Amino acid sequence: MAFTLPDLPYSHDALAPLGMSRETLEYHHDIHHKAYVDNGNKLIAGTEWEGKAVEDIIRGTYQAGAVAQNGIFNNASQHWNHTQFWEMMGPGENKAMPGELEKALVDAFGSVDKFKEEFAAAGAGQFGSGWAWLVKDKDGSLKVTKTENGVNPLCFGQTALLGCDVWEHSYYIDFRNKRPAYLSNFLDKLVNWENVAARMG
Ligand code: MN3
Repeated sequence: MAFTLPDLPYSHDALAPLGMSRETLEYHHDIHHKAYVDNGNKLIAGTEWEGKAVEDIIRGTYQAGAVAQNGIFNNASQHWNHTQFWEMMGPGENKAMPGELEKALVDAFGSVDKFKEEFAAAGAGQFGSGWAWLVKDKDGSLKVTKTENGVNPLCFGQTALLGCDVWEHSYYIDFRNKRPAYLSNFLDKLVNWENVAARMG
């Protein structure tokens, strides 16, 4: 099936009190994400990938070790990444972290604060465009990772629990060049921990 741009799971104004403005969501969702959908559909038309699930396209076109990935991979992965990203955030202050997620983070990282430090450091330390992730690895352990451009945990057989877009288009309107401030705001205010917990399976 062709890719379609999903609606945001909240209004364009919903995250503004938490540090992600309407203008950012208009550019990021309505223009950037839509471009990945449209370009992906153009590139996939008439190929073996037409009608395939986006996850299968990502796994099937990822080239391990290649610095530059091909256009079908780049657009399919960025379509999937952004769809997850919108769901991983939510409106409302003081979103509670479900107990089972808190316990898993304490077991894996020592404390929730230590997890946030490691996640923020991964995002700040990703040179150029990419993503920071909390993943459940194949052995069930929780890990913080970072990936370049559109590469994501599906490429490595991991489950994405939380992802943060650290491409400049994600933060430049609201935080200018201050990527670390964007990352700490994301972790402290924007994350929908219920969604993250539901991904643990
Ligand atoms: Mn983006």
